[in-house]
Amino acid sequence: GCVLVVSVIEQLAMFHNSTAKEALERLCNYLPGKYQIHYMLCWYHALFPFRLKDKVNADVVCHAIKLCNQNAGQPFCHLYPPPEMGLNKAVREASRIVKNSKVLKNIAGFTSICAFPPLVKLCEKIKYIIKNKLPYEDLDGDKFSAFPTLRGYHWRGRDCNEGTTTVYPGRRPDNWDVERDSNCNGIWGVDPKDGIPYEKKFCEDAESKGIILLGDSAGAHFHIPPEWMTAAQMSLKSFSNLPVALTNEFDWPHFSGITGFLNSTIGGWTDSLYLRLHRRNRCNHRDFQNISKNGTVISFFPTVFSLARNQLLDNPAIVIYASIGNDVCNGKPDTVAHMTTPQQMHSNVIKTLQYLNSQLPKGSHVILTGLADGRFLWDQLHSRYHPLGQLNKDVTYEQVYSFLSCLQISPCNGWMSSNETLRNLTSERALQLSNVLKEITTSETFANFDLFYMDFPLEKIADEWHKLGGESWQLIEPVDGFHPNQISAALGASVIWQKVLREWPHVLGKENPFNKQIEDVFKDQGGH
Ligand SMILES: *[C@@H]1O[C@H](CO)[C@@H](O)[C@H](O)[C@H]1NC(C)=O
Ligand SMILES: *[C@@H]1O[C@H](CO)[C@@H](O)[C@H](O)[C@H]1NC(C)=O
Ligand SMILES: *[C@@H]1O[C@H](CO)[C@@H](O)[C@H](O)[C@H]1NC(C)=O
Ligand SMILES: *[C@@H]1O[C@H](CO)[C@@H](O)[C@H](O)[C@H]1NC(C)=O
Ligand SMILES: *[C@@H]1O[C@H](CO)[C@@H](O)[C@H](O)[C@H]1NC(C)=O
Ligand SMILES: CC(=O)N[C@H]1CO[C@H](CO)[C@@H](O)[C@@H]1O
Repeated sequence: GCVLVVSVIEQLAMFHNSTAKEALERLCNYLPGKYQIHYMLCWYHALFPFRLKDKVNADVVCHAIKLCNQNAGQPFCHLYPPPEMGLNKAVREASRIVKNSKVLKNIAGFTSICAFPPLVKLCEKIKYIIKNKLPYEDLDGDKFSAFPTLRGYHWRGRDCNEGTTTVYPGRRPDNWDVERDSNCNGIWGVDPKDGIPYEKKFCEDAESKGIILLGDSAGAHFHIPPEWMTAAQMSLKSFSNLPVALTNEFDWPHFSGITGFLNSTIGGWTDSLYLRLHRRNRCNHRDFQNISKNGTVISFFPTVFSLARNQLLDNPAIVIYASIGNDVCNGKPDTVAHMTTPQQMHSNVIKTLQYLNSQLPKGSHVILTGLADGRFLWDQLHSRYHPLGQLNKDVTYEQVYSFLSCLQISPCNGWMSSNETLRNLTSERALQLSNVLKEITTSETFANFDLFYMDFPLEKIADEWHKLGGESWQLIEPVDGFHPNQISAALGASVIWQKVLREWPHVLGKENPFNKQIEDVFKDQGGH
């Protein structure tokens, strides 16, 4: 974090030919109101003693002010090429400047942004939702919320009646929704012309169903906007999405390929299975849930409990069970030893499927997607410049990967590595795990859903993008160099949809012949 912030300040100073102090003020002004003051004052003091001509890079500054340190027996982790005099000497010299500056007394206590008064409450909220994977503001306890972020309706369809547990998206209509919209799909009341409830007329034979994602952050939609750290592009507008990003855990489920429903403001465009299912049958309005986890399938089983589906009352659902990467991805130095084994994969997936069978209404569908071949990342990115390296052409993804590994915070040591043998080994394991999933779909059957497997469609996505004139590296998140980005998500939605439509059309249900009439009577059905 320190290296990141100091880099941005230094590069802003260089780009605008200003002092570090002026650059800091500039950055401060870019940040939306309530986040700036306390947070920035600290950095202001921390950086004050340094001048650009001191030529101290961010690695050196962060060690000098002791926000970064080298643990005994561990290597000195650095992002930038070391200064000529060597890292240790540079840090010693910079430390002398710090010692003489007298303004740094408070820095030692500054280890977490959550310690800052304006952020304490927000951090508490975020800890709550990360722990429980449930919306923070769910007033009636039905797991659906009328609040957007903090695991609210950006994550599962908006609750149209906060205060009643029997009203939520995805349920079958209560008494054909004559009195009120019990399933929040925006369709209710009685047609005055013939006295038939609209919900019965438009939706009774429509095979309505919802879409539920069980995924990992790797397959999902983690994104840090590159304009937050690219000095040359930074402006007043750059940080306008910071509050939403903070309260959505830096995820953007509302733009994602499975459950996205708002126009993307982070590049690319939005396309999702939910939007397509909704277009096919407008009775499915708002019926989506994104229940994702980070970490591996081993830790996965408990999080599936935050699924909200009532076997007796609700419509069937299409569950996309997306493993994608985290079963082979971890930041441990002995990364291979921490990868999920085929045996663990088998037993955990079976347990999850058994649980789903106990929750999903009859007639549901579960689609398992295989792990991606993450060698794509290194192959596409290693020699390209990271957003932090663009100004001075000094930080490539290879350096970023090795910095993250060194800090033991790499999201995937196996693939984000210069060691080709290791990258190959990781892909081998990923393939074995995909095969376990494939095998399960042929050997197991469940009473309440049918089960399918598809490979993660990375190649198809890249093909489609090439057809549009794009290049493969543009499909990866630029800041973390790991996650698929908005373009991948949107193209992936279209690729998956077409495959399902071609091979298992019954999963999607039929086209609702009343769509036009629903639109005429209910317009945007209350929006999302
Ligand atoms: C940067 O600013 C300094 C001092 O204000 C000035 O002497 C110098 O010419 C400027 N350099 C550029 C490239 O504008
Ligand atoms: C679902 O939620 C996860 C985090 O739990 C998030 O990373 C992602 O943006 C969402 N993914 C999709 C496909 O909706
Ligand atoms: C998204 O953009 C399209 C085209 O620009 C527009 O027609 C549509 O209403 C927008 N949707 C939302 C949810 O804003
Ligand atoms: C890694 O795998 C690729 C593709 O299968 C192969 O061409 C290459 O020789 C392998 N490299 C090592 C070091 O095993
Ligand atoms: C590369 O990775 C393999 C597999 O983990 C390991 O055995 C080997 O020692 C590594 N090579 C280097 C140069 O680190
Ligand atoms: C890789 C990652 O972010 N792992 C985190 C997943 O969530 C658990 C707790 O829910 C954390 O302890 C891990 O650090």
